[in-house]
Amino acid sequence: MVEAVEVLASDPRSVAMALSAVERGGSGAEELMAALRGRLGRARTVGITGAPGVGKSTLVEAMGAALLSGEERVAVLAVDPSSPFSGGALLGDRVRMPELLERGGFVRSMATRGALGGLAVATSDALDVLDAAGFSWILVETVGAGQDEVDVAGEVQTVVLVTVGGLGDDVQASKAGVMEIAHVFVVNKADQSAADSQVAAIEDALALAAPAPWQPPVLRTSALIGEGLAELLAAVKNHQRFLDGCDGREDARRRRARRRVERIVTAMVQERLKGPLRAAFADALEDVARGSLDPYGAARRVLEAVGREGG
Ligand SMILES: Nc1nc2c(ncn2[C@@H]2O[C@H](COP(=O)(O)OP(=O)(O)OP(=O)(O)O)[C@@H](O)[C@H]2O)c(=O)[nH]1
Ligand SMILES: [Mg+2]
Repeated sequence: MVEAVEVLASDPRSVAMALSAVERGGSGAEELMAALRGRLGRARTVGITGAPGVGKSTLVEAMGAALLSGEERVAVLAVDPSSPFSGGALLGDRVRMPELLERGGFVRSMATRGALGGLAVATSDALDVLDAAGFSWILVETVGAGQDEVDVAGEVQTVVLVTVGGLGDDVQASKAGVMEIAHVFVVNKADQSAADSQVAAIEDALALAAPAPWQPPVLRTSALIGEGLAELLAAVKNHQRFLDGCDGREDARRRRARRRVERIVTAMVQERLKGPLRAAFADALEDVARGSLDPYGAARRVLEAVGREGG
């Protein structure tokens, strides 16, 4: 086990293999997580999320390259809830980041292949793999919208929400869930769109939120020409410093542990109901449908069966 972790730290191919194991899920992922336990917690993790095409990849590559010019090791993980493919042509095209690769960054795209608990669990496991492999910064690009995106974004320490001006209110609304968890707001493509009104709209929305110790900055960038990138990087580092103080990092660690275990418990129960306990579950449902058992009683009976069946 110890050797496995040391190999992970020194060999990019073993990192790639470990990420594939995590993506597949199952016993391979479980064994890996058990081996990494106690060797984690050094990496700084940043999520870059937003609607398709707003410039996430361009920003991630530029941020990654800037971080690499220091003494840091940088990994980029592109997570795509909408795609059943992984590491293949589709995602490969989306995350080609030549400059980052040239400078020694690690880039990998990932989708879930039916891993237990779905993409959020797989992403969390992948973050642990990259953390154990010694990357000091892990940038996670999430594409798509909806609950998956919010779940995945919630796995990182610092969430950057990227928007562009002029897309209208529907975009804002669809991002409501992410807006609540974002720590830094970016209005990209400021060179070609109405950034000012978008900045104002976000600031208005933020003004309605309850006062919190961290005040999310709203920045404008033109990722293509590198404008505003220094400010974005400074804002991310600032949020990381904020976490370092005031027990923020410890809190985030606890919250992540809770969400992660809750997800796995839920997924494990569901797996058993579809597998070994299928018949017992069907019986309980039938009893409720016939009126011979109430739904709470049925749920208790099912949970007891899960307990007896164990892991
Ligand atoms: N004008 C302008 N174009 C930009 C800017 N940032 C990115 N783009 C362009 O916008 C397009 C999409 O950029 P990406 O970085 O691929 O966007 P993305 O959000 O990663 O896209 P998906 O991963 O497909 O959701 C590309 O053609 C970029 O060159 C910017 O600041 N200004
Ligand atoms: Mg992209």
